[in-house]
Amino acid sequence: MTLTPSHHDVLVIVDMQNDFCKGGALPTADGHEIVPVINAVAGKFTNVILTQDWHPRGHASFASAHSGKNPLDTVDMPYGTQTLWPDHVVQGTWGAEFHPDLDVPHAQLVIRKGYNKDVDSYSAFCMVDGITRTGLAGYLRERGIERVFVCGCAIDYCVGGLALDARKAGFETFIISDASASIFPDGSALKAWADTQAAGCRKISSADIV
Ligand code: VGL
Ligand code: ZN
Repeated sequence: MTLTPSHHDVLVIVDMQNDFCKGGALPTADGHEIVPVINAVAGKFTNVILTQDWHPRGHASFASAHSGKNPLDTVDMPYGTQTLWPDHVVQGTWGAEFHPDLDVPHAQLVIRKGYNKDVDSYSAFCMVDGITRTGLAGYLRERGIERVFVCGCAIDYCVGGLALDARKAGFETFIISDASASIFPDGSALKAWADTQAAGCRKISSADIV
């Protein structure tokens, strides 16, 4: 497959933040290894967007906010079952900053999510309540975007969630496998690959983009 980015394409680099990489609070297995791949891919796109998971202290997705709960336990929230995480990407901290080796000075937009204390947000289109939207779909439409290329952290959650919402919003959607990292490579990541492909997202390699 050969794909050549045009001004109708956007690369969305999801949550390439210290906490999702080696040494961070909620590390993916391979987050630090994909940074050079992402930098190389980003050089081929004029339109690049960064997403940034951006939680206030005491966020409802943190196990520490629920007495007696540990990371990976679940709680029932008004919007459904919430998996609990270690405290991560707290606003203004080192863990919330982009990985220092990420080199995308031409990125046009940084879209933050997860800033509402009571509701989590994996996809940068919409909170997990399925109702509260960020405006990203409208932004992409106004910019004349037709195809969305997705990479970053983590396939199991924020990359997969964003790809599914991009498809739902009518964009042709590609996930760059060697530019994406997983929290649980042998678990939830496999389900995310299956779900996104069933929804019509295409799994590609960075070598397909020329
Ligand atoms: C993410 C879990 C919690 C992600 C963010 O970026 O995939 N996963 N918050
Ligand atoms: Zn988060």
